[in-house]
Amino acid sequence: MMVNDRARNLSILVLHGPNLNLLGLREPGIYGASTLTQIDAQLVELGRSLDTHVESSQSNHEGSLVDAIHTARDRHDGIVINAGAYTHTSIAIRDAISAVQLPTIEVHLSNIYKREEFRHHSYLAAVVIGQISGFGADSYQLGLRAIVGHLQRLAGDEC
Ligand code: CA2
Repeated sequence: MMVNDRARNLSILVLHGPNLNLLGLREPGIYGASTLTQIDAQLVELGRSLDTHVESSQSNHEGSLVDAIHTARDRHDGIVINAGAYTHTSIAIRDAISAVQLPTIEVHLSNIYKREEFRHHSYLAAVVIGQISGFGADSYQLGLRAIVGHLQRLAGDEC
């Protein structure tokens, strides 16, 4: 029997890296006034309107982020990640994204290309579908829309 899986709801993991737990509590001039809890709640709500389950997780530890990416392989259809400063340093996170082969969108609150030069290079950029940078908390919403659109197009192409 052919199983038509097209109607199955998507599931997306949103991963936040180091220091993003401080959002809204410090440096609102750079990173905005929204807290991580508010951003995550807005993503769940947007997910509902897109028939998509959204789960979020934050860690200040590189290895925990790698573990979360590995675990996502069997649980989610795609990843939206703001790896924070690890964006610019972590070959381990890049390798994890590349290894699990889950479509991934990289997001940043700030426009990393308008900031210090050390933020201009992303180790993740070459292994993600695309990057959204500079729209504050909206970067996450744009990232969620982008990954859902990408996965829906993939599912459409498969039939
Ligand atoms: O713009 C972004 O989203 C970043 O990923 C944020 C990282 C930074 O290292 C990247 O270059 C760009 C830093 C996150 C720090 O978050 C804070 C939040 C509130 C107060 C202090 C830090």
